Amino acid sequence: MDSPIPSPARGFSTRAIHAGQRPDPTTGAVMTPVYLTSTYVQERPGEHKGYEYSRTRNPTRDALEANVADLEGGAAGVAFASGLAATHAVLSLLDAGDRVLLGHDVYGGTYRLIDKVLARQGLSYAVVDTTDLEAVRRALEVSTQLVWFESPTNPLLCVSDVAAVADLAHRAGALVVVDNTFATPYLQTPLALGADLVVHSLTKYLGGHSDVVGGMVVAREAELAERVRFLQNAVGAVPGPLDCFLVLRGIKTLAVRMERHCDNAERVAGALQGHARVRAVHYPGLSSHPGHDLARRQMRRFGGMVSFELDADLEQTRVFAGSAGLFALAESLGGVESLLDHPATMTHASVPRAERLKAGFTDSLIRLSVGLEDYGDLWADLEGAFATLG
Ligand code: P1T
Repeated sequence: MDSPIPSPARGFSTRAIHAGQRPDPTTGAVMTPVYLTSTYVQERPGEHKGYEYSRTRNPTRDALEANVADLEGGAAGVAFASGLAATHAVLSLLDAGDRVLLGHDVYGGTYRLIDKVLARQGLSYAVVDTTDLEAVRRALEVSTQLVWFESPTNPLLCVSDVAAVADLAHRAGALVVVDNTFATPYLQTPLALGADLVVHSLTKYLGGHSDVVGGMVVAREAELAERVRFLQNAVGAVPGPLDCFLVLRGIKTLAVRMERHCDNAERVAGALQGHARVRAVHYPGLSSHPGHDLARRQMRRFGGMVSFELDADLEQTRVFAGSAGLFALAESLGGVESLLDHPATMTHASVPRAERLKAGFTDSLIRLSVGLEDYGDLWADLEGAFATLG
């Protein structure tokens, strides 16, 4: 389904609502139908309307892929059943013996996939702090086929210079992949900064309502998109049409949700910074954040994720984590409701403690996905959790 909206001429919100979608040609339905079909009738063998089988193509999925590709400014999007399935597809572009340079602070599941699954199949990898360009340059002296990083990172909100890392990687002949889940295309478009591929967990801000799991790869160039699309069909980790519909619906409000996420997160980060029981606050919007100036240059605003080090031991931190009420203790992020995570025992438990400490996060780190509730209620909730520290 080609978009009726010529993209570059329109603003972000207009594209978020319309790109990839048009009223259904059969009925005029304004919303993209959920094509709950696994197969499509053929007029004669091999003659069909472009759809043969829903692992290969589905119209609801087409609309979602075209929509996210438009928002990221890429040639095409390729949707997957989860963020990790998207990650796996991208890493399946590589051969046994190839080397990945992995950012030092990434989602624990990304690390686990590389360390526990793909390394067994002959992929080698090294971890590098991508905020340190000299370290990236040195790490690229060893033959490397792909550089993978997040900005801002999960969970420490580190900001890397996407254009500079991409330039170094390209000089070394490596592909550049940015996991843009935390920023979303509303706040940052890595392809415009030089990345070759963007990966999303659609489960997060793009879906936006904690009711669906999905993933997306967007490629800057059509040829690379085709290679990912081949893997989508050949491996088969595709999302169902209802999931695609839910994400399409979520994206329609992405811009307004991100503005409110940013408003609330900025206020929470500012209040945490002044708190006696907080050792450090990680939020790119704070002028004290080492990546603040860079974030101002490459992002529209600073996002809805905030993490901080409590002045507390592991046991006290766990009590704190469990005692917020509005901030539900749960993995995931990016929904309208606020969530609280203890990375060391939850989302990043699969990262060995020594690696975690090297990346700079301790057992007292708390990560907040700041939702869209009223700020006063959110802060009152956190004050209640602080009261458990005595
Ligand atoms: O959960 P899934 O849709 O498979 O996406 C994996 C993933 C990829 N990239 C980033 C930056 C992520 O944060 C995630 C998933 N993260 C969580 C579940 C979490 O709580 O951090």
